[in-house]
Amino acid sequence: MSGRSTFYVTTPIYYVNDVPHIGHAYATLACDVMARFKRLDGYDVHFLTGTDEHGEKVEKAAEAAVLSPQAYADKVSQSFRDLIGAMNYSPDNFIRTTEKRHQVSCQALWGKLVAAGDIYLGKYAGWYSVRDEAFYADDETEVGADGKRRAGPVGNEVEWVEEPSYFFKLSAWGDRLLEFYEKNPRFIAPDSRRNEVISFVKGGLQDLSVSRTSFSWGVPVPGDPKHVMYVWLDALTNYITECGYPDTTNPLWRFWPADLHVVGKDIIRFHCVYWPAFLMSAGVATPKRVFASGWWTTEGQKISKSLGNAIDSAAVTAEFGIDPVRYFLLREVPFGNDGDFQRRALIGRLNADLANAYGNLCQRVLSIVAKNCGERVPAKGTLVEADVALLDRAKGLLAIVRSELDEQAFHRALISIWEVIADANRYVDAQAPWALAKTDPVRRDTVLWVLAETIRRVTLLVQPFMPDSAAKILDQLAVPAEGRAFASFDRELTSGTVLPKPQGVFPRFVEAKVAS
Ligand code: ME8
Repeated sequence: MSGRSTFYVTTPIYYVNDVPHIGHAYATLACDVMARFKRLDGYDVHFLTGTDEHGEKVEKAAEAAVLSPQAYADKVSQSFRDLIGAMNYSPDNFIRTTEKRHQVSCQALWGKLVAAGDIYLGKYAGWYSVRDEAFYADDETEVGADGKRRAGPVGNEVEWVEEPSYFFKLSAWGDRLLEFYEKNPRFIAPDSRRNEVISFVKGGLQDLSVSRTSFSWGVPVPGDPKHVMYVWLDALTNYITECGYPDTTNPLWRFWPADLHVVGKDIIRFHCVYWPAFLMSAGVATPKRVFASGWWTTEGQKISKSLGNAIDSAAVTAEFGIDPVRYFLLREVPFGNDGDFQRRALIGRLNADLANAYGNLCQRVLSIVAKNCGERVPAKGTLVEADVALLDRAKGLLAIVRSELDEQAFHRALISIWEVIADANRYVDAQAPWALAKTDPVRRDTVLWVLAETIRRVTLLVQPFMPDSAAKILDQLAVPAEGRAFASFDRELTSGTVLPKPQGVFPRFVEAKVAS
């Protein structure tokens, strides 16, 4: 074992009832950036994503597709796995809840809940939404103008369910949960979600139905196989299955408790109320943090299968490139807020921030270096105040980005990096290295060295966000592979190092004219 600090980050596991869209791509992207950043920062990282394959919703979707649930799950799960390449994610594993090891883990957890006296057999009579795979109290539902009952005014339809069911004594966990939130102020983020969860728990908790008998596509309840476990108990357990649960001697157990579960805002109750209660009951450590991301609409509309407006990440990255899409998603909207995916806004950012600001800086500097400095890292002469000011800003970025990412403030991390890019562009204009070529070549070289060194630092920090583009720029600066982790952040460029030929990395996007 490495002795390094561990960092375990997880995405929601995606239901296989639907093919992936940009909304799904988003949570995994946030986790990918966290995982890449922490790896570069020296952590022993484990990054998990996967698919949630049991439950009534999936069973019904399989029926509609005239496939067995397993064949259906195999097919759709693959489309989520394909996102890994389409978005350049770097997960350490992809879990499926239909794996045998997961069944073992769920049944072991169930046994602990039983042993703790927190499970009893009863009968569920109440509302259930198959789309949400969630139970609702009477006062959480309302009947719309169309006569259909929904979970809230814009929620999904609910149906009346009456069946024998095992219950988890959630009602007994309210005070312990409130104490847990109090002692762990970082557990739920952003703050608005924390308040939402606390007021839900303060409102009083009811016991939770944790098994179903009206269908069979799930993990059998130990000792009573007419029941399958409630899909959320099954799904949440994936996070510990991965670490080997119940075998805590598994080497991956070192990653538990998770440092960060990224989830959508719609599933915060499951992760921040049910999950810690299950774990505390079973005597398993609770995760350190749950961050709820907002939802994307597209051109102002809800993303929905029926509207046919789901943005397919493969199509969008094929047109704009993977890195620009990754940048846009994390820069456009503060993580935690809702966002609207607009083509115009994407093109705007791509041209302004990537092509004009960052791309142009690299291109200008590297092409002057190639022409004037014998295709080598220029000589660093005596530094003047303006040089030190720019270099200091670039040096300060690592601490800033680190602390922004510890809060999942991706957009603020990017804003800070781009401020230094803007400073560097102003410095190029002010120092005008092209004009120094004749008057003061020594000063010119120093200016170019300062710029190349600033680009190196900025680009090391761009790596988690835009891995391929950053790699190309670092190649052009001849930064060796072992010089790309943050341990080498202060290892300055060595004058005289031979540089490869510069190439543009962020082309401008020009919208093709539609023939009228
Ligand atoms: O909820 N914008 O799965 P799921 C942003 N299996 N995020 C979106 C989105 C959008 N338009 N649409 C969906 C489940 N999401 C469970 C999770 S975890 C133990 C089990 C997000 O496939 C949504 O908020 O319905 C959720 O976090 C994730 O996609 C998976 O949704």
